[in-house]
Amino acid sequence: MALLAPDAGRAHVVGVTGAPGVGKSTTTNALVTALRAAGHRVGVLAVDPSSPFSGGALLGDRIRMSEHAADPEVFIRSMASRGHLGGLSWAAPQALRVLDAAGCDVVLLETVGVGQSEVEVAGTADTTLVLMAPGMGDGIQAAKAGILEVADVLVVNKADREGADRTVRDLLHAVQLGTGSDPGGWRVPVVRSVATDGTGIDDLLTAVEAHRSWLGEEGLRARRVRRAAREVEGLAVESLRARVGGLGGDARLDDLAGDVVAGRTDPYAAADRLVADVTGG
Ligand SMILES: Nc1nc2c(ncn2[C@@H]2O[C@H](COP(=O)(O)OP(=O)(O)OP(=O)(O)O)[C@@H](O)[C@H]2O)c(=O)[nH]1
Ligand SMILES: [Mg+2]
Repeated sequence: MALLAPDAGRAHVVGVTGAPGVGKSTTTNALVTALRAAGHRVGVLAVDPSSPFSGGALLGDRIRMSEHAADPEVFIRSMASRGHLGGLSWAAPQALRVLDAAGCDVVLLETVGVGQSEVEVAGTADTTLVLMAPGMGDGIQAAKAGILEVADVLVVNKADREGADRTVRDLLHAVQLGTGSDPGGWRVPVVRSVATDGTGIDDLLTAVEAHRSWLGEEGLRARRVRRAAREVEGLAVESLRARVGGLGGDARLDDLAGDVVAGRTDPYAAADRLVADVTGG
């Protein structure tokens, strides 16, 4: 990581998230095709936070992106993040930095949207695409799930299916409700696509590039500083956790826990004492 640091910070990280099966890998594959046509070097990181094994989703990624496998300007990596300390927040930034330093102009980060991981992917990407499909929940449900807040671009994929118009309408309505009055604010576009035949992918790429220019250098920097702050904080907490264990903390912890149970102290005071042991405070 120390060697990579001077070479990182150039790639545009685009998060692709949404419910299982909504078409993330197919869309990512279509975006790779479009980006390659524009002459960009592309990295793809498919992180599956739900499975510790190379299960169905990862296999699916490989099949759906196989047409780019022989292209030396495309690098595709699937990884399962469960079982790693910190999950996506720990694993993805490291792998992203490698692809970034390797000279990828764009890195696409695919993650299945299972609750919190949408929010995590948004925290990791410069631009976040949230995919929906007709009939897979309307705009109100999306708003409730907190999905609209993390989306920079909303995509109604599988627009060849019935109900696409309605889903687009619902989302536009929900976006309008959620948009502040700031005239310089970003208006989340709703793009429709059929990833399987490439329909709408150019529009999607245009929306991604529009968001990138709206961010500008300042906005991009602000997002990255926030991202790095979380990463550093996470590593520091992890290191402190290791030190608590390393100090023979188990025995000390048992003593303190015994005091809590016996009513000699309360959990907050006991935690403070444990922290003081580690930090020498
Ligand atoms: N009709 C239609 N089918 C699509 C479209 N996009 C993807 N599919 C199909 O939907 C299925 C799931 O697509 P994937 O790209 O694997 O979806 P995913 O979101 O990556 O799935 P997971 O990674 O398993 O969550 C596949 O059978 C695709 O061929 C589309 O625009 N229209
Ligand atoms: Mg997939």
